[in-house]
Amino acid sequence: LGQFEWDDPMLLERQLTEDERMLRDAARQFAQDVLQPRVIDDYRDEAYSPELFPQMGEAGLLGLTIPEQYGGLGMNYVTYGLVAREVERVDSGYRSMMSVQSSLVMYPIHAYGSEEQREKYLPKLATGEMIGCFGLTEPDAGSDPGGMKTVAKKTDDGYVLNGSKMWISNAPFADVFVVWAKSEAHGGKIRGFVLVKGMEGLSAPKIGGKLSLRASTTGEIVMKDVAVGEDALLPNVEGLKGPFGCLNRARYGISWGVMGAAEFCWHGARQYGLDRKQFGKPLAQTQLFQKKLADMQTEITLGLQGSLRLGRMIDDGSAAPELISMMKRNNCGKALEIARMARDMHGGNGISEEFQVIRHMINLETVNTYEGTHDVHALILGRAQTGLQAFF
Ligand code: TGC
Ligand code: FAD
Repeated sequence: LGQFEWDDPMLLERQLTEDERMLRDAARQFAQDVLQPRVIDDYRDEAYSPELFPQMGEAGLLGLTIPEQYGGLGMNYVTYGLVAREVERVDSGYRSMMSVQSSLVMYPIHAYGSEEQREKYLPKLATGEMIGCFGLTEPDAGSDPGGMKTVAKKTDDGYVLNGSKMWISNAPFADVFVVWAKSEAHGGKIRGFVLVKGMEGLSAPKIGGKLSLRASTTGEIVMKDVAVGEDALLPNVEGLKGPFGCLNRARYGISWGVMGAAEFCWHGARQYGLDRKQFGKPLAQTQLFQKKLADMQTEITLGLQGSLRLGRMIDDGSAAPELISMMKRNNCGKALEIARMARDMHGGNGISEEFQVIRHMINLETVNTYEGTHDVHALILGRAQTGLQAFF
């Protein structure tokens, strides 16, 4: 029998290729050298940080599954997941900035866009010279995006868009807006449009007062008679499967990312328990503390292994969206529980910004909600096994 590695019990490391490990290591170095030193201030100050995009671009973190001819790295989805884990080990907000750009903006332009749209936007999004956002959610349409009110009316040479989007990551500093609207010219079907900053009638006010995901900037998108040409329409997709195709990739990345946040909390709690003595012995020498560490270790090990398997299935084309729901739901829920436990195990220090576990805990409340809430993913899985939809 082999040797037990407490921090990698299933030997995940050995299941990766050399290229996967290399990019993962580069992402870890970027996350620890560039993001970690600023995160406590960024979170406290609700920082506005567009300058991070060119830095992420330079480190190769943006659009890394996009082919090289458009500025990407042509890497697989396992690598994308490993990178998300490293960035979210520092903060879910930074991972959000990155995954919106890669999965929700570059992916749809590449998968559904015209050749002109690909060439116009993808290389600049890959370097971070342009920042993108994705507008699906509306004030009255969150879990039920099919209920959206944003409309696109046909004009002689294009469309006019009206409506508003809510809770949009990156929107206040975005140059490129991938927006979903019901198009009258297409029988009311949902279509994607690429809008750009500066268009008349387009604005993106910041949402203030967020107590979670404070290192990521979130806004609205307001569209008042925004006139665009035919070239703004994403020509190659129609219906909700357009935005959901993007969400599949982002949700998968989140399943890895939250495990990075959970690992940070687990390792922090373990070290704290080894260092701090109460009742004459280290906290880590108590049964309750060890039980909690064992639970964290088990859930993280299983979650990471599940995400790796899912990544391999995405890469070989065999993953179904329902499996992505399973891993997004499971890993977010488990990461949130782990972060709450780690907060508790740090005692009073657990509420201090210095120890960072409470920041992860509060961030994970958002991650458990966005990209489909924990309960909505349960309903997707319930429908898949009973054939009965319980949404309405
Ligand atoms: P339903 O009838 O189930 O499906 C409508 C059409 O869509 C297709 N479809 C999918 N296609 C690909 N992948 C998927 N995962 C798909 N899910 C559905 C489906 O085949 C059908 O196609 P067609 O051709 O037959 O029309 O639709 P429904 O309206 O009943 O949907 C219900 C539900 C709950 C599944 C869905 O609406 C849902 O997932 N709601 C959650 C909404 C959500 O996830 N919003 C995310 C907004 S973006 C975001 O949060 C970004 S945060 C980013 C960050 O900062 O990281
Ligand atoms: P609701 O849909 O109103 O849900 C409220 C509660 O009701 C939840 O607990 C939910 O599980 C439950 N519920 C809903 N329907 C049912 C049902 N049928 N049965 C049982 N329970 C149900 N969206 C974007 O488009 N782009 C972005 O970039 C983006 N970034 C975000 C960033 C942040 C910080 C946040 C907080 C959100 C972001 N979102 C974004 C929006 C996010 O996807 C939505 O908040 C999420 O989909 C939930 O929608 P909602 O907030 O309207 O909640």
